[in-house]
Amino acid sequence: MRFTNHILTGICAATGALAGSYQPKFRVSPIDGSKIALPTKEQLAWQDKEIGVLIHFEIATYLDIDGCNKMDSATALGAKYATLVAKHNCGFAIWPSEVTFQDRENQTVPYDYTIAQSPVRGQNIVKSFVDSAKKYDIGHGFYYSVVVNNYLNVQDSDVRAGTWAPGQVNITNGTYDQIVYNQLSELWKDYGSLTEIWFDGGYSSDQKDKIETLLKETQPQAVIFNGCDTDGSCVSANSIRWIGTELGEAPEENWSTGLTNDGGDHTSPYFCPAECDTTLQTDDRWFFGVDQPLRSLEEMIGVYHKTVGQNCILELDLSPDRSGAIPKEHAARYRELGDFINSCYGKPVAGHAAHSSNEKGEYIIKLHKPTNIDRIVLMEDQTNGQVIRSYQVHAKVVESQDADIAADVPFKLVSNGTSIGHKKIDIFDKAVLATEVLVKTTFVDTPKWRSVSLHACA
Ligand SMILES: *[C@@H]1O[C@H](CO)[C@@H](O)[C@H](O)[C@H]1NC(C)=O
Ligand SMILES: *[C@@H]1O[C@H](CO)[C@@H](O)[C@H](O)[C@H]1NC(C)=O
Ligand SMILES: *[C@@H]1O[C@H](CO)[C@@H](O)[C@H](O)[C@H]1NC(C)=O
Ligand SMILES: *[C@@H]1O[C@H](CO)[C@@H](O)[C@H](O)[C@H]1NC(C)=O
Ligand SMILES: CC(=O)N[C@H]1CO[C@H](CO)[C@@H](O)[C@@H]1O
Repeated sequence: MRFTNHILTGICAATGALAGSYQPKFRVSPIDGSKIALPTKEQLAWQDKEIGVLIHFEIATYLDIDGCNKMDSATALGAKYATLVAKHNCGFAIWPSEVTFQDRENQTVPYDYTIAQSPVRGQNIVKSFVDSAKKYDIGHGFYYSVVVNNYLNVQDSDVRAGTWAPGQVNITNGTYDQIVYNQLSELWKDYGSLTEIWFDGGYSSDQKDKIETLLKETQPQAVIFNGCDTDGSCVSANSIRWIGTELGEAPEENWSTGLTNDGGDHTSPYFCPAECDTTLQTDDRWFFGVDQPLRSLEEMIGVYHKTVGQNCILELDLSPDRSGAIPKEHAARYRELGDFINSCYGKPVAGHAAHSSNEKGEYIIKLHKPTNIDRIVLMEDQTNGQVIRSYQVHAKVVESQDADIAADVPFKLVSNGTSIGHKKIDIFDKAVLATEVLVKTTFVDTPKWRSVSLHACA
């Protein structure tokens, strides 16, 4: 069981479908007349979470303990939401779905490939997960693949005509779409308010309208992964996009806007920020693999900087083992990463500093004594859209702690870039002793800073 769909098509196959009821919201730049895409409050609240987890725990697992009930690893990592794979491509449902459908003989038959037909009948992993997320006060959501279902012989949203393997059920395309709709209804109506809904590989044009309506009725606040096609037809205004790889890297230049599965597009009228999903296990392994090595702490710190540090929300895989628990080594690595983030970014460098921003889009930090810094964290207030188009970080660099901070030292460029958006972290080539930092910008409207902070972690 591997994620293949969003490699295949990060966006859905709805090409040619009429653009839906969601028109992009934007305003016009008072400076150059360009379009500035406007976010929904749900999209901003989601970007604010910065880190989530995607939990893969399914049919290969036979529970004899009350597993999958703890979110310790997610919280130790600092994740603010967890999305559970409720049905992967096998078609197996980890909740006792009560959906029935008509077979080719027009008999009503149950969808009998669920936890209720397994040795752990009586349990409902989806419900345990939701209860647990609530207890730990983190958002919850579901992944349900609508484009593949091996049990029903479905690939790319179509029931394949021709050959059926033993155990596969013979249905029509129309019946398949109805089953998807009914199972999504169960997941979206019975388990509270969802933070995120994951469409791996999108959804088909035949499914789109019903999904859009059901979302509006049941989960209007959820952010929708792969919610838009590149032609601009979306199932929700709260859509988010895939970054285009499963490595845990965003391009250096990565905008909160645009519909393509890459660094996006600052000229797009669609606010549609990116999510970077990746694994802790090596080899792009999502489900627990026996003896599968883990990526090192150093590599995961790099992942943090290339995702959260490049305006992408990090969604890290959590893979419970066959007992339903997070293996000890995995738990330790999530905690180490969470600890690193806290210790490096928890609070800016000590010492007093005076801050100011101005109409020129600058941000100035005057330090009261020469201070060692090796990185800067920049955050834009995107309430009225992402408006900064480039920035340059300059510092007054001195040689010693005893340097006179009043002395006239020239500014020196220490880092620069284009997109900031929710967050940009720049690690300098080397640490410097600074007395003042000046961030300059170019923009399509006067920027509002959410925060600028200096750190020393090396
Ligand atoms: C099943 O119902 C459909 C629609 O009512 C009908 O066209 C079809 O002939 C029926 N099939 C069988 C095997 O009875
Ligand atoms: C489902 O639809 C696809 C695309 O139209 C078609 O190729 C396929 O044969 C259909 N499947 C069945 C079982 O009719
Ligand atoms: C599936 O149903 C169709 C339509 O009744 C039939 O033509 C086909 O032979 C069936 N396939 C199998 C493997 O039963
Ligand atoms: C960043 O600095 C380099 C070196 O001075 C320059 O070539 C590049 O154009 C700058 N980029 C931005 C976005 O400021
Ligand atoms: C690597 C990558 O996808 N970069 C993109 C970043 O965003 C700009 C749009 O402003 C694209 O042109 C780049 O291709």
